[in-house]
Amino acid sequence: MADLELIQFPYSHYNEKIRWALDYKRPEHIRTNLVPGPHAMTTMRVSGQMQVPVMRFGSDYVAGSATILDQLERRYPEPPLYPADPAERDRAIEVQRYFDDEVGPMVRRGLFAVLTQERDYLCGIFTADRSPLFRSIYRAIFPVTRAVMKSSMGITDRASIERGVQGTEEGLAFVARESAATGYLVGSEFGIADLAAASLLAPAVIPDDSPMSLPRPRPERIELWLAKWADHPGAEWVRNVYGRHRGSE
Ligand SMILES: N[C@@H](CCC(=O)N[C@@H](CS)C(=O)NCC(=O)O)C(=O)O
Repeated sequence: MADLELIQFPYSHYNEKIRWALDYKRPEHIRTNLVPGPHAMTTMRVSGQMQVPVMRFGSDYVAGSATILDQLERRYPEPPLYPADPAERDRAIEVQRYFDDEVGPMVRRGLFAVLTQERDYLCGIFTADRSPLFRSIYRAIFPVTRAVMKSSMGITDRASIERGVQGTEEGLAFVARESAATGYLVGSEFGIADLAAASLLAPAVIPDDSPMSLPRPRPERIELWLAKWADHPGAEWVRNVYGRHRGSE
């Protein structure tokens, strides 16, 4: 059994943070894909909570993307993601926390308010690596999964969706503003703050180098969601950081 295993959703920006760190540091590992809904049986069993990413280090399961990244940084320090300077390191962790707690949920809400209206498309990408039988059962029970997803993402009414759009705009404005001096969010080198911000904004941008790219042809609603941000300077920053630092999966 591999020592390191990422238990993930392929289409999740919190999971993208960990994939990026693994592709950057390149420790040997395996990735296990779960499907939203049935995933909870696995995550509850191994970690006592519902969410992914979960990372197995040997026989220990760790949940929460920031905690997992911290463990990866300790175990695989090269190349570093934390700045060497203590003040920059504190600031980078603070920026990560802002994106984890405030921007990430709003970006997800904005995208999924649209995606959950596209049953065939969404079921298709969630179950792309499953059998035809699994896919048809998943599609049949999707209304139940959709209700749980919408409730857990806070998609309740027009005002809640508007807050998702506003939070996305704030995140993009933050990276455009904070990267103006050096191209990076903290100091003058790529690090954890950039990785977290770019991963969590990726669902608004879908950069070419993202393993989460939404397959084409895309429903019109999704194209409209992406078109809303395409010319934003923050989206340009996300595309740049992906192009320069993401590497391949
Ligand atoms: N703060 C958590 C957020 C993780 C999270 O929201 N994961 C979502 C996928 S994007 C999830 O697992 N949702 C399924 C559920 O809540 O049951 C982290 O940083 O890892």
